[in-house]
Amino acid sequence: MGAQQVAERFAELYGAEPEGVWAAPGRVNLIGEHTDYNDGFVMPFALPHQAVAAVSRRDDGVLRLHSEDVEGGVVELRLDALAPQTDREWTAYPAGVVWALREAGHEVTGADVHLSSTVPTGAGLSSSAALEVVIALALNDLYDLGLQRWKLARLCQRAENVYVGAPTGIMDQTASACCEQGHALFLDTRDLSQQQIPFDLVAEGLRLLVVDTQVKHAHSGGEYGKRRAGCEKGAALLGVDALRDIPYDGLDAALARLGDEEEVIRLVRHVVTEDERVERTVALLRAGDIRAIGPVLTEGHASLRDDFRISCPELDLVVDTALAAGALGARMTGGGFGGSAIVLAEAADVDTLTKAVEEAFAAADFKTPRVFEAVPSAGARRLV
Ligand code: GAF
Repeated sequence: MGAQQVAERFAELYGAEPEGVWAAPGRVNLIGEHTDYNDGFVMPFALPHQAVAAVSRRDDGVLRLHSEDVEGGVVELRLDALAPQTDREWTAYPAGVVWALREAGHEVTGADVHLSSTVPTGAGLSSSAALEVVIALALNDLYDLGLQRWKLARLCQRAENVYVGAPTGIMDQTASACCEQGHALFLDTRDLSQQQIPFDLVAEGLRLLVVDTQVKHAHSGGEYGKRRAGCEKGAALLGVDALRDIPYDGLDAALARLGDEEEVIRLVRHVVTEDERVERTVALLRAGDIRAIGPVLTEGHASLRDDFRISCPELDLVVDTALAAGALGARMTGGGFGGSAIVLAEAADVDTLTKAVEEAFAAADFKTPRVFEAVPSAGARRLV
């Protein structure tokens, strides 16, 4: 839905024009999975799919929320009654942002909000971060809070961790808030320093496909938290603040010190090698060799499947089928346990690859996957 339509719908719902309309995208993570809560490196880029919000201020302590994508009418909440983990619906994401802003001492006195999103939900493409960031940006502008993008991302992460109750890292919110069109974002999650790395697939005759397996996932479930706790245990056993502090060339020695902690060993090996894969990917992109990142992506998938153990049969089938049909590289993307995979391919091979994956899914009796091309797009912005 475009800005105009969202604004018109707002006017129908609330009886007045909105003060503005904002957008925030979903993301694909190119490489750097489950490194963000280990102070490591990530490399997402923004999708053209985005959450659009028409918003106006209120001064009476009331937050009214409506979504085009969810059945039901306007939800009305009192700001002074917002409390962590009391809401299990979609409204927890926008309300959580208002809660986090107020908790941090920012004077937000209410809002009317109408939302519409094209980011697929439960597909590992950060639909929730898009909802959070679009609200944060709108309120930052409307209430003249003067917060920088990285700070908005931090507040959105706090909304997700504390208000929603999902123990996620900082990648998705930063991607939605800070990505730039035609670039991937090389982010150091320790200090949030960022570099925009040009990533023009089309100019190189390449495409990056997203294959949404239609297997839904959620991060508030236990498995994500278990992996995070296992990584923190590894850091504690090794006497470092975070696994980021284990150098790649010191990995074998570190693993040897973990003795018979088999599970922790696997988690540590994934995180340390994944940080190295991000650095290798950045170096290859800087050298203008996009094709050469293919095998790095595929290595990343093997590590997530065998060491981190968060893949699933559908994601493995995408990767195996795409590689057998000539893809340059493929991996699951996002939190795992379902969601989406990415496939790097020559433009000329896209149709063959798509057909191969669809046929393999049909033969395995899996749900029909949704395949689309990912174009590195703009981060969050004001539309009107
Ligand atoms: C999810 C989380 F929200 C991110 O913070 C990140 O940990 C990712 O899974 C895995 O890389 O998207």
